[in-house]
Amino acid sequence: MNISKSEALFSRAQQSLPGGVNSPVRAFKSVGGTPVFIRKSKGAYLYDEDDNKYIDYINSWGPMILGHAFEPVIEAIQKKATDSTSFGAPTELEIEMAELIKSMAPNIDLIRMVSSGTEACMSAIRLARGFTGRNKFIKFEGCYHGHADCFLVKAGSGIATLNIQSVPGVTTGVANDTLTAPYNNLEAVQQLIAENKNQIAAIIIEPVAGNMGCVLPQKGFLEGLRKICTEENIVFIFDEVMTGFRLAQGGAQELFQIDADLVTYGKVIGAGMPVGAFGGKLEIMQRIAPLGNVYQAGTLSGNPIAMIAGYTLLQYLKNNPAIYSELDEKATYLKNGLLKVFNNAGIPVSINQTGSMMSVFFSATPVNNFTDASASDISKFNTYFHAMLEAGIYLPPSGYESWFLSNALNLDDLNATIDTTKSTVDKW
Ligand code: HOZ
Repeated sequence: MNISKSEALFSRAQQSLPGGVNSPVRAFKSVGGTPVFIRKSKGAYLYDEDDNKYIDYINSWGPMILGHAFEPVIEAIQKKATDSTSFGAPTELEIEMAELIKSMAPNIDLIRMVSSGTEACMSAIRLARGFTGRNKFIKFEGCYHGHADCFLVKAGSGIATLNIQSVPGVTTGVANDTLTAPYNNLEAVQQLIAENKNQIAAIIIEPVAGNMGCVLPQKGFLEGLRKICTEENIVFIFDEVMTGFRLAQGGAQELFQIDADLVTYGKVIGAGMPVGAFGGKLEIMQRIAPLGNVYQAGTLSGNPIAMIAGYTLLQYLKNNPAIYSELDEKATYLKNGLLKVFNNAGIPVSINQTGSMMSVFFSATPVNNFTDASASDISKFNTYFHAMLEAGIYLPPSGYESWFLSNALNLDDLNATIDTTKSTVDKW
């Protein structure tokens, strides 16, 4: 495959952008090689600057659940943009967006729109601290809740991909207030709570983790956390930046029938525009300014172009609920096809999948937490990644990231992915 234009662009990019990129995982540092520079995308496919076509399994890291350049969204953006791109004043569309979200996730009383998942999660933690008057919180090893200081402890995503042990610039004081437990380990959480009685403001979790690869909650884990939070007056925060509106209309809350106190969103909620949100129970959310004194603000919050994009996509998802079972069928088909190929070739893999999120771990044992994910054969994943890329299949450039399927994928795309995997492993 000729990627000479991408190579030239990557070399030029490094003169002006740190590492040639605006977000670390894109630099292909752990998989090696040159990132391909994308020129355009449509439906299930990306096209790079050298005109190579790729079947996309990242979908902008989640937002493009119905594929790229989804026409109703593009048309709505084009129409809205003629009225100006920002007002910094309230609009009716923001109310409509909030009402739509509340109709899809009915346990949300109030919701605040922000501009990214990072912003949503850092605001939710501040709010939980303000509400409880406590400083510490618990997160899980390998979970990633954006790049705010307090989350960069034992974090997944780029932190895991680049194997960064501690992040310079995060003060000890901040890091000490972040307690961590292994994913799927209730006993470890109970121990942290016993050791920090009445000091823990929140437990924040990706209800399906997507930043250490895709890792699923074991039966009883989320339910156990819910119970602990209720008993200990701890705010239970679902980080649904990846899972929100992707695994079900009501996200992981609906899928697992868990009632979180606060929920954070990103990705699908903005249809590819920079949007995040945090919302939840009235008694907590009414502490946010201007109702309360927990301060949070943003010039571009509720931006009209971002809102119309997200609103149009969410409305479409709400009106077409069969999309979720279609996505699950496609991902299950892909998982079973890949499992057959790897099993026949005698290559140990563990594939985690729920709905349209999945990951292939080169591991003989199940992957239930970050230690398991780290013990998988990451160098084999890197080899697999490059073989797939070369054949026009674009997987996340890290074994520590989830794949995101879009409903634009068709059977031919899935079969091409399975067949390419077969021809790849046949050569190993
Ligand atoms: N942190 C994102 C995945 N978990 C990657 C963002 C990007 O590079 O676009």
